[in-house]
Amino acid sequence: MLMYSDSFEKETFKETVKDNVKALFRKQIEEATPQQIFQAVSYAVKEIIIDDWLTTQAEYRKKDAKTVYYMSMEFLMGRALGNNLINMTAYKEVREALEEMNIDLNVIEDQEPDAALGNGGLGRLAACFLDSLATLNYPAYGCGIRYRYGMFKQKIENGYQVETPDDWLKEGNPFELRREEYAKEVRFGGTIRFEKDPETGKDTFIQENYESVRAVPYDMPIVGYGNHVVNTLRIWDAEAITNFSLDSFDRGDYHKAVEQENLAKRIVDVLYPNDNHYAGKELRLKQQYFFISASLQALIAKYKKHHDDIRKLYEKVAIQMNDTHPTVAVPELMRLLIDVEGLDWEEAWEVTTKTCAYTNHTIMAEALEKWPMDLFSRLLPRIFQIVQEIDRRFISEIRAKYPGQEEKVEKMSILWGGQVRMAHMAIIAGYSVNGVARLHTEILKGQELKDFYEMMPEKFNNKTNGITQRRFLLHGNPLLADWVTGRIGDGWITDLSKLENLKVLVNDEQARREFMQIKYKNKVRLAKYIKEHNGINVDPRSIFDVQVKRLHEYKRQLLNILHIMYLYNQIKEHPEMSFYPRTFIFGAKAAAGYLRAKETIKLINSVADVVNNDRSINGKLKIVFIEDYRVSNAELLFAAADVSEQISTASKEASGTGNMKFMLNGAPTLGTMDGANVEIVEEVGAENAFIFGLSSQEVINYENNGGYNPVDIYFNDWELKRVIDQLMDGTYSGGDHNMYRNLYNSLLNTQCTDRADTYFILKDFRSYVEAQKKVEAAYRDENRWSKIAMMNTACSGKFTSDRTIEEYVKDIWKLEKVGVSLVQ
Ligand code: 26Q
Repeated sequence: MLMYSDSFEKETFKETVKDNVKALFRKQIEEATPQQIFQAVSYAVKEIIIDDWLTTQAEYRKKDAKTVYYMSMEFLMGRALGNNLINMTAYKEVREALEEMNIDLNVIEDQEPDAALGNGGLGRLAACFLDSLATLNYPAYGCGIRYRYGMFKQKIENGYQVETPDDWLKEGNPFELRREEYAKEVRFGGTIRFEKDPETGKDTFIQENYESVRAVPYDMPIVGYGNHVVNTLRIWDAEAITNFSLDSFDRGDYHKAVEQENLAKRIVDVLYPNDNHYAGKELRLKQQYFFISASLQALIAKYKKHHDDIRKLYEKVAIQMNDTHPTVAVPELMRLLIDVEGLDWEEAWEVTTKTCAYTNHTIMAEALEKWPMDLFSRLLPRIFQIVQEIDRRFISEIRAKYPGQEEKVEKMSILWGGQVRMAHMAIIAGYSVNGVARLHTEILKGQELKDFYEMMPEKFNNKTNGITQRRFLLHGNPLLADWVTGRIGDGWITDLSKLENLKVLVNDEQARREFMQIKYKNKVRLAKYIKEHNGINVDPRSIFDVQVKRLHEYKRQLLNILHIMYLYNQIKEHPEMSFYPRTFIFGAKAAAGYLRAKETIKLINSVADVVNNDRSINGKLKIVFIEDYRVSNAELLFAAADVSEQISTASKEASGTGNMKFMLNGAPTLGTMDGANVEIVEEVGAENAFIFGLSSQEVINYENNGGYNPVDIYFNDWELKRVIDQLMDGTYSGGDHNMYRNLYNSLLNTQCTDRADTYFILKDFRSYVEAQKKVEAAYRDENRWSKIAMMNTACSGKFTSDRTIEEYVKDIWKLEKVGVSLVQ
């Protein structure tokens, strides 16, 4: 048997890889392609994982441990091979084993497609949480959808984003296991007939003329770091209910049979590529109900195998809803408890409200899920009845608590104006409601969810996000990881607060030199990637200023590129002016239908074309757009960044998690007082960050009282005016005066949007320019900069997802740690 860590057997491993190449591809290892070797290595690794997976699950069963089910439409896992090896503590040994066969592990890792089953922050958070849960010995399942196509692949053609399908499963997924025996049926549509049971006198509800789909789970192992725990990510595939093919075939109705198969499959076809934007598409609601119904059926079946009182489900199960997307879990759990398990309403409600908890990730109106009632009731007739009853009972609670205040009903009910307000349902049924950074939670309590907070303050709590250092330092930045371990030991891998031991080294010149040497090497690594992918030469001695995240107006990539246009004007106008060379790096996907976001990508690429090819500026400025920004290339970018751009309009970014990944890798934040930036500054000290712009309160005041007119700023700041005019004068569009009209209008024209410059770009522009000047001045002072960079790493301990998960466990889930010992 293959074992790992202390008992990893190199020779056995090598043999297994060779055998796998033969068995899978009928080849000798010397003839195999890198992709084939990737497959062979991954199967060898999976074989090692399987034993711990079995043992872990047996241990959970034996301890009868409480389990959290993390329900999420998105799990942005990235690549599995490198991460699994890291967590098995076998990375270096496997690298050596492969070296002995003349195989480069890096090349093999690059063969694996990212599992991009998510858009951005929310999906990656779910992936970090799974890593931490396994590492901290907590029983947990991630439940989601096995999208046939994940987040689209981005190509840049002529400066424009072009989307192509992400066929991530085309070579097969070596780490997944199909679990046929746990398949479940999920029903849509039809009508509900009501009957009284003649024996019990109980109401029963019978769904008729429905369509059903078979949900088949695929399990992926989630390996904990060095503790032999293996948890499960369970993602559901959709199939037509079988027996169809034979029946229909017999009747000669082959086409109908295939059609039915295709209709079923469509549910899991593709991830909706909207980040922070609600699209009321029927298929999306189908996806939500599909994976929730299947997951809840599976969880109840598992519970009932060893427990006979379903009324005590909450003692063994916690369900966390990652935003409102899985909120249909509330009425579906009620349905299963009442219609299938035979509980009465009050009993079912008690179980549901002691089991479900809700995390809010946004306050932006356009992201709130509100389903049209007619669509909702047609697709989910029984679920809709239950929602109506939840709403009816809640409204009478409001009226009892606030007599005569009918406006409270309008503000808080679930059903209003022909819509189902999912957030309201999540708050009403959830026993916990949390925001994802302190500022965000305070805004929820004081503004967006004020009425709910006043009515049920005990539900509200904050859980500041975190990230896993195993992927974003140990795997992504091996040079720095080794250096940190050499200096303070390897305790930081599972206890990131240990990084504070680096603080004393900030005054050690030698330590600082080493730290900056590593940053330099990582910049060289990134420069090579840029040369290969973009054909652009960038100087690793220039300041690497990085903004990578989804493209969204509130994240203000437009502010960044307008500032670059301003700098370029400055350099052209004052060639003698001293200017420290900069490389501005962007990476961002725009939702396919988001016009202004796509225009911004085109603008960035066009400015890049002009600036990068202007020899008169002596390479002082370079602009790089990283194509297809995703988890795997993100690791390179964080490791190489000097400056972390976190410049959202204050109050709009719930938390941000990229900010934490940069900080961990020694890049200070250039940002607004928004989301978790506030807490980052608190940890690292204001002198080690570059903060600018309106505060969240100022933004909220302007929004509520008006009083902001960008046109005044435009006419009073001629340098800014010139930059904005350059959007229209053809400078960056080969003479086309319409190319950036939407962007121009969004900044100045009140006729096109309800208000101009909704995101306060003009208002914050000068303050951003000043902050950027401070960055340059600080960077020129090598001593000062190295201290700033090191302090960022040293103070990033709070932002591990291990800390976040411990808080969820203590305040919300109440889980116990379960140890797994080595089997021999
Ligand atoms: C909703 C309905 C229909 C289609 C799509 C959606 C949808 C999909 C994705 C709505 C929102 C999202 C994603 C939201 C998201 O990523 N939010 C981010 O969550 C992070 C983790 O908490 C925070 O750090 C970010 O601040 C927040 O923007």
